Amino acid sequence: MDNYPDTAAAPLPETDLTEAEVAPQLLPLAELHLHIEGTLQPELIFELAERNGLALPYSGLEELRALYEFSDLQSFLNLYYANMAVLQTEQDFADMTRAYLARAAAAGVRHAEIMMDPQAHISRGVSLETCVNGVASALATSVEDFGISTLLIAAFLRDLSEESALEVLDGLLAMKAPIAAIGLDSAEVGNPPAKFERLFAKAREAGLRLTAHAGEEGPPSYIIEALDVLGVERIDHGIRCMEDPDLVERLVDERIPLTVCPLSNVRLRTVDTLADHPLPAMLAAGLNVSVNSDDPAYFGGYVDDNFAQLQAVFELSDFDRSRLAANSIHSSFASEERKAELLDELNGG
Ligand code: ES4
Ligand code: ZN
Repeated sequence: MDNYPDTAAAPLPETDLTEAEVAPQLLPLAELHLHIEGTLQPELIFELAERNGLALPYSGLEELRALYEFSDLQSFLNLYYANMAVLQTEQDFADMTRAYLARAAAAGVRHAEIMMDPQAHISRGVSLETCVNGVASALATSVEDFGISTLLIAAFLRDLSEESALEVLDGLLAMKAPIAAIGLDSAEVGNPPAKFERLFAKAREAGLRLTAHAGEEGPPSYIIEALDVLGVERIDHGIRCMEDPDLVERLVDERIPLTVCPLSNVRLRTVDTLADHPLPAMLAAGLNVSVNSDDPAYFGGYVDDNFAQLQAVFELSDFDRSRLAANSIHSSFASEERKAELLDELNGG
């Protein structure tokens, strides 16, 4: 019944609320699925190209931005790897990392587990030391500078050989790189987890935590393989688990974290629209899901934007939003002490 016929045309009521009170509340959370190279904003790409005396194949920001239209994971990866050409010096890697941390702090991120792709830099002639030390130098002061605790994850490109990955892992261990974990990313289909069994065994022996992308474009069997053959503790994406009810039951029983990236899935056409995203069904199934930004410079938003768009489409309850934030903290590789601190903060402590 139309009891309030004038509502749509009525001016907004005057309020005494401050902007912070009107804006959706930012929950303190952990970002667990973030590729630092995917935070390279178009403006910074041009700035770094100029600083390093490199000519870009685009006339300007508009021409570059017009390329951010993807048909699948590979179409994105092509641009993602091409744009890395501007990352040449430790300073470049540090500047990119600081820009992410500043933006993440504004999004409510209080702990970030940051992936980087060393092989994508080594193959361009940038040394392991340059890329790792550049990112790590910004992470070393992230608590003082941005109020964000951080740790570094070395991700390996699954479309390259396991020998290449083993060589890079050896290099990271030899230089005592400050990495807490390894991950597995890049082109999924045709590169199943089992290809990297020795790599993950070696990383586990070295005391590293383990995560892998699985079930983004690849089938549910890749998720099972990542758990059973690689022994990962966490699955990045994992949304295709929803096609296998037995797998869902196992993931629920074992509380396996799934680091879901809704805007990424829309932009890479893994789902048709955000309204078709399985996140609400995943929450309803009792899966341990968190919301993450993946490659925010490419996919239309940071973690706060992911939450805002989910909120707009699904009207998540306060309970759901708190659960997503709590899941992110519980699922992190942070110390028990740091997790307790963040959970206190989330619970208004
Ligand atoms: C990635 Cl969205 C996604 N999937 C797989 N590998 C990646 N590397 C950077 N972003
Ligand atoms: Zn990813």
